[in-house]
Amino acid sequence: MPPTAKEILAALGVPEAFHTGGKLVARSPIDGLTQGAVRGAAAGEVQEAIGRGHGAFIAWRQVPAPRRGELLRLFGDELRAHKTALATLVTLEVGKVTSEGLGEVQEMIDICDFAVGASRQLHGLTIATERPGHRMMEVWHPLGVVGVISAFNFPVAVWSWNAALALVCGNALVWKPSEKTPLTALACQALLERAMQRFGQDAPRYLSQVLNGGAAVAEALVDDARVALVSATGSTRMGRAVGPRVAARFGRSLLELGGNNAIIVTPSADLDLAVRGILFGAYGTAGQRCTSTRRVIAHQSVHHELVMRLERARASLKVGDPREPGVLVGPLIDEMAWLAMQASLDQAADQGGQVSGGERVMVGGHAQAFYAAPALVQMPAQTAVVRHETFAPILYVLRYDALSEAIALQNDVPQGLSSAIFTNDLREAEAFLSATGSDCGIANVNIGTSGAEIGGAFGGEKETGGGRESGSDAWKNYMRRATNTINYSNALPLAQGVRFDL
Ligand code: UN1
Repeated sequence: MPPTAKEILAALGVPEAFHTGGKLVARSPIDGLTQGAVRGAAAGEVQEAIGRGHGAFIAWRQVPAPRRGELLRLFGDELRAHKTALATLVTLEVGKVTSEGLGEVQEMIDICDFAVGASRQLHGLTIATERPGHRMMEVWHPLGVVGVISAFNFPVAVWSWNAALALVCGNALVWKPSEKTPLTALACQALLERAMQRFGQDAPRYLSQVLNGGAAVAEALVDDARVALVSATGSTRMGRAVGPRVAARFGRSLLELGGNNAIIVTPSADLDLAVRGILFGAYGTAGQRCTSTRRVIAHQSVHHELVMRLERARASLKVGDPREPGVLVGPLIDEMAWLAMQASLDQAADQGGQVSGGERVMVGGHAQAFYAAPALVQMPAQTAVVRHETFAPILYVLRYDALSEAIALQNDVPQGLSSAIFTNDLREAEAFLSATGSDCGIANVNIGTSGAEIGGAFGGEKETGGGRESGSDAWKNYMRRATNTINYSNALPLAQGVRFDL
C-alpha cells in the first residue's frame, strides 16, 4: 500500500489539526478521494500575518546575508533528508509520476544551494564618478514582506524559487498556495520551520507564513502596501487581475503566467532527439507545465515522418496511476481540467484539426479521477484554439516551408515563455536565438521547451508577464537598489558642471 497523505504529513512534522476539520478540501487527482481538510485564512487574518511578517522582516534584514544563507543551507538539508516523503506528497496531491515528483523536490534543493552561494554575492557596482574625491556605488537592500501566490502544477518548486531568494535577500514571506495544493504547502512550511529551529534565534518566528485559502487571501496580499513584492505564478487571467492592482499602489510584482511553447523541427533535425524532446515536453506532467510543448512547427520535408513517429509513440505512452513504475502520464488535476481539454479538442476539430487521442482513460475504476490519453492534433493553420493555452496534454502540429515563416508562427501567439528548435544547421540555430528569432524568455536548441535548470533566469515575455525568477540575477527582484555617492574631499563640486557659488 502506498503511504497516505496523513502518514506522510506526520512524517514531515505537520500537526494533524492543520489538515483535519477545515473547509478547504484537498483531493488527490489519482483517485479523486479526500486527503485532508485544511482551514482557510480569513481576510483579516491575512492582514495580521502581513503585520507579523513585517515585524520579522525588521529583524531579519539586520542578519548578515551570508548568515541568512546558512538558513537556506539547513533548509536544503531538510529537503534532502525528506526528499522522498515530500515528493510522494507532491505525487499524491498533484498526480506527478514518481520521477517528476522527485525532480520537483530536487529543484528545491538546487535553488537552496544556489541561494547559499548567492548569499555571498548580493553585490552591486562601484561606478566611476565625474567629481574628484568622490566615490559612487550601488548597494542592494532587502525589500520587506514578499507575497507569493503559487499555482498547483509546481506546488513546491516555484514557491521555493521565491522563498530561497527572498529569504537570502533579507525578506519575510507570506505564501498563498493554490487551493488545489494546501497539503504540500503545509509540508514545506513545516520543513522550513524545522530548519529555522536549527538555525537559532536569528530567524524570527514569523519569517515565513503560509495562508491557505481562495482568492480573498490573494487579494488581501495584493492590496496591502506592506507587501513590497507580489510574486504570482498562474494563469494570464490571474496575472491581469494581480498586476494592475499591485501597480495601483506602486508595489512591485513578478509575474510568471501562461505559456504557449513551440518546437520548430527543421530539415536537418535529429528526429530521434526531436521526438523524445517533443514527447516529454507535450505529454510529461500530463501537459500541465507552463513550459509544456503545445505546438510543433515542422518543416514540410520532415512533417510526415515526424507525425508518424509522434503518433506511434503517443499511442504507446502509458497513462495511469503515477505511482506505478512505467507510467509516464498521470491524471489531470481535476474535472475542470478535463472539461477544458475536451472543449479545446472540440474547437480544434471545428477549426479544421485532425485529432487523435484525447479520450478519457479509466484508471482503477475511480469515477472522480480524470485521466486522458495524450492528444495529437494536426492543424491546417494556427487558429484561435492553437493560440490559446490549454493546460492539458494536447499537441498541435503545424507545417512550414521557410524558417522565417516558422519563426513568425512561433512568435504569433499572445504568450512568450519557452521555445525550441531542433536543427543541426548552425545558421538556423543562431537565427532562432537572435534578436529576430524567438521572442520568448527561454529559447533552446536541440532540447525541448520544459525542464529548465534553476541556474538560468526563468520567465517570459508578452502575456507570460515579463517576470524572471530562479537563477542568474533574478535575486535583484527581491531587493531594492540604492545608489550612494560619497564625498571624501574638502570641496563640494556639483555634477554636470553646475555652479552654485555662495
Ligand atoms: C512551471 O510550470 O510553472 O522548466 C514551472 C520547467 C520546470 C519549471 C516549470 N523547471 O519545466
